[in-house]
Amino acid sequence: MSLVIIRKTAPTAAWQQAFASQAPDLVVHAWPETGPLEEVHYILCWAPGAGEIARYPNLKAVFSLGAGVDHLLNDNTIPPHLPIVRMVDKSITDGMVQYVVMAVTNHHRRMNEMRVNQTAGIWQKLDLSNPQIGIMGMGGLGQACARALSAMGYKVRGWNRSGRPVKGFEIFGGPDGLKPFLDGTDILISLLPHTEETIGILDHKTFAALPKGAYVINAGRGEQLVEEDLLDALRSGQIGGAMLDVFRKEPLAADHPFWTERNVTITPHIASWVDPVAGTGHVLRAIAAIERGKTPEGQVDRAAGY
Ligand code: NDP
Ligand code: OXD
Repeated sequence: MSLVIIRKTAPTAAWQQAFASQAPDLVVHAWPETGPLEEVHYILCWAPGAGEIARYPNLKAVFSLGAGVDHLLNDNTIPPHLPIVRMVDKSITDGMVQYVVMAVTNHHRRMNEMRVNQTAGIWQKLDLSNPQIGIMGMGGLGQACARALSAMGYKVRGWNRSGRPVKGFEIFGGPDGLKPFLDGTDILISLLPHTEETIGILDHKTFAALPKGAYVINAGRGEQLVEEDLLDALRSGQIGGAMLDVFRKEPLAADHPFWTERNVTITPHIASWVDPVAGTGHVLRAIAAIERGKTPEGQVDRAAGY
């Protein structure tokens, strides 16, 4: 049995080292080296490319190097019953909480305007009244961000697909819950996965349902945002500003209007990432579960798309 790590645009050394120290008996290859394809039972990957996974005849599971699995689900050559497992780890959650708290406090405490005032030598106390925060996607990451923001005194509500309650928060569920959820949300945060249903969800209709001047944070996936609609909403003042970590096309094109748009802050898909040592622990626990015939933590519901 062997495991292949496929990570085409970044080094794999830290992952190889983590497997060597935590599972010295496991044979691990770093793509493009694979060893005999029929001996590969597990793949750990990010964007392996269409058709790659289908080349391995004896796979028991495919692991994503990140929490998102859209880079795998968009490949319809992956056998339909092969388990796909997303990365679940405290390092990803901590990073996302830090990012979201930074984005919220930077906007709420009006740091950009404070900086402009400082440059002009102006001492002015700006209105800092407490905003209503709305989190789209109350899964592992959304709930952790909700708890952190709530502990800081923010009012937080959430939107999910099922309407499943989340202790301590007002939850709005499904398409019918969207409008009431948006109504009165001053800071809208997307931590949604990329699915057929979430494509284009941040569009002109969503922006129009928010209070004028609302702020948008997108750390879910780029395809959720209709970029032209955001630009229109920013220019009309319906949306007051945005912090964006994910984009339809990454890296963002050098001539993309977001680079120079007033009140837009761009980060290059760095909201959070997994620590290789901890991530290897998750993969090894999942392999042990699969070998015992159990469902591993993070197994994706392929029909739902996340
Ligand atoms: P989870 O699977 O734990 O949670 C997903 C949440 O989204 C659930 O609450 C789910 O609802 C909700 N959801 C899914 N589809 C819909 C829909 N159509 N309408 C309303 N709600 C919906 O995922 P994670 O929290 O672990 O991760 C979320 C996403 O964050 C990832 O898929 C990835 O895209 C992104 N991400 C971005 C990173 C970055 O660096 N920018 C880093 C890591 C992740 P329900 O509870 O009802 O099932
Ligand atoms: C992830 C990501 O899905 O980095 O983990 O976006």
